[in-house]
Amino acid sequence: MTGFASNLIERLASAGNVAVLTGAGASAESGIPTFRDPGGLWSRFNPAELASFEAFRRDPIRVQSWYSARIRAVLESEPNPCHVALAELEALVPSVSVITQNVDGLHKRAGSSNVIELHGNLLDVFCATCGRAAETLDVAPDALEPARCECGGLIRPRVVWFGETLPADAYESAVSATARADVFISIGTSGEVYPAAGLPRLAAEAGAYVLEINVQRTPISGLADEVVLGAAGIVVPQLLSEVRRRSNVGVS
Ligand code: BV8
Ligand code: ZN
Repeated sequence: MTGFASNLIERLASAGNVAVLTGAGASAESGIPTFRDPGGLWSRFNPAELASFEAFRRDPIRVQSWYSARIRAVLESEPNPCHVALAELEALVPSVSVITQNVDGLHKRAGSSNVIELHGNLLDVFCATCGRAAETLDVAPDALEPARCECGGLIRPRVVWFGETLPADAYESAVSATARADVFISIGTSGEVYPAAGLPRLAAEAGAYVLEINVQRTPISGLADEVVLGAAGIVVPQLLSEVRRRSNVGVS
């Protein structure tokens, strides 16, 4: 059983606003590889070679086939107990905002009702030239031709590549949810990609109690009030049941 500081449980049970920032570690137990862990997506590929518009223009088949493989993995995956516990937290806290860097859509599938997708969604594909929505993206690495729209434009996923700005409305919502949070929970992110990685500091400076849940310490650990080392799919459900128990105490 994970040991949480008692005032954490007290704070969560009495919180009005909770903001949660998730990264690839929150989806790891759904079988979706993380980016920077050993064996992760980027141990085999260089992000600049894949997650940028320049790379897409230079070698569309390579980028489209990388995303095609990730789309297949997402379609075969299920929300894990971390996603489910965050959705269930909404029954115990008046306002829960899930700010995610993940592009797999698993928080929404788990039932979270206020999900802010900072980096977009892999399953939403469209024409980079005319903007028309496409059905899907399914290109093999040895394809002779990239996937194109009727207008001739290349099909891309609606994700934020390096050098591209985040959707303004999503980032503004994330900043306001962070600024009003009583408790801010960072789950499964390496804290390396900005501007998302700046949110934990913003939360701390706005007076939130900052909890980090990760299997290892990160650049966020130094500014967290509490760091719990453990797998998201185990720790987050435990946190939820402690808050549920605390909320039921005194209820006759
Ligand atoms: C931008 C695409 C304006 C989608 C991704 C300062 C301010 C603004 C920008 C910058 C800045 N400094 C530098 C920049 C540029 C750049 C950047 O941040 N570079 C970094 C590398 C230094 N940022 C940008 O370009 C952003 N755009 O700001 O626009 C602008 C424009 C031009 C110039 C300046 C500013 C765009 C950023 C988005 C990039 N797109 N992906 C896709 O293909 O998925 S980033 C990619 O990394 C993913 O989106 C991913 O979500 C994100 C973060 O990674 P993590 O989720 O943290 O995953 P990671 O593998 O790293 O870590 C996993 C963690 O989980 C680990 O800590 C591990 O220990 C833990 N873990 C593993 N298993 C478990 C676990 N924890 C718990 N349980 C487990 N079971
Ligand atoms: Zn088009």
